[in-house]
Amino acid sequence: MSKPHTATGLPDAEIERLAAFLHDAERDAREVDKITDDVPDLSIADAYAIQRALFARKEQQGARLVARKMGLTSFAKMTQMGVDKPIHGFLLAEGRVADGDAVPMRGLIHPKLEAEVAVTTSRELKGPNCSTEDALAAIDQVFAAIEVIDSRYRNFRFDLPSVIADNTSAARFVVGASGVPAKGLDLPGLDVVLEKNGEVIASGSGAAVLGHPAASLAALANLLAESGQTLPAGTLVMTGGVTEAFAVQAGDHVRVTVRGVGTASARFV
Ligand code: OOG
Ligand code: MG
Repeated sequence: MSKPHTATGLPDAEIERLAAFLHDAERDAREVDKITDDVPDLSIADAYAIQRALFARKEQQGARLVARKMGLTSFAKMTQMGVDKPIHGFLLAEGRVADGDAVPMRGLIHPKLEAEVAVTTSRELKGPNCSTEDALAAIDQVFAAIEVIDSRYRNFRFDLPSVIADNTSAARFVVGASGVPAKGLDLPGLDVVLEKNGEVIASGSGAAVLGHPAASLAALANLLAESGQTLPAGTLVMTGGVTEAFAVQAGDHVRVTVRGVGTASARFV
C-alpha cells in the first residue's frame, strides 16, 4: 500500500467513498450532511486527500485544471463561516464563466457571490517558506473576479475539514476580460466594490485578503508544499473573497469593480 505525499489516517477506500459522496452531491445539485457528521475525527490531511481524490475523479471524466483558489482569507469570510484558517481548492475549465456571460442557476444548490482579486503568475512558486515578497515578485497580471461558491452541505454549514474535502465550495468563477500588470500596483490598497442589480452591496480593500493578496498567493504555495506540489508559472489564482458572501438568484446582475484594475460581471439565469 503506497500513499504518496501525505500520511493520512483514513484508508484509501474511505477517502474514495467520501470523494464519491461529494462528487455525486455536486453532480445532482443536492445538498448533503457535512462529512464530519459521518467521520467526526477527519483530519485536515485526510480532508485534502479527499479533495485530491475528487479532483482525480473529475479528471478521469475529462475535467481540466485551469486555476487555483484560496478561501477564508478574509476576516469577513472567516467570521461569516465560523472557521479560522485559509484553505485552497482547484478550479476547472467547466466552472469558468466568461466575463459578462450568463450563469445558469441550474446545476447549483444555493450559490453565493464573492468579490475577489485574481492574479496570474510569471514564475514557479514553491513552499514551504514562500514569503509574501516571493509571491509578489511572481505576480504577473491582476484582475477583478467574481467567485460563485456553492457548498454541497446543507444550509452552507460546515467545519474546516468538511469544506476542504468539498473543494472549498468551488462552483463557478468569472475573471475580468482584461487585467493590468502588477508592477506599480498597491495591492493591499486596491479598492474592491461588489454591486448587485446596480447597487453597491459590499466593498473592501485588497488588504482584507490576509493583509496582502500576495500573502494569499504565498499561503497557497506553502499549503501545496504540504502535499508535495508546487505552483507552476502561468497559474491563475483567485486569492479569496474580500467581503462576506451574498446569496444570488435568477435575474440578478452582478459586478465586481477593482479600481484601477478592471471589472468582472455576470448575470444569473
Ligand atoms: C468556503 C470558500 C470560501 C473565499 O473566497 O473565502 C471562499 C465557503 O465559504 O463556502 O471561497
Ligand atoms: Mg472565494
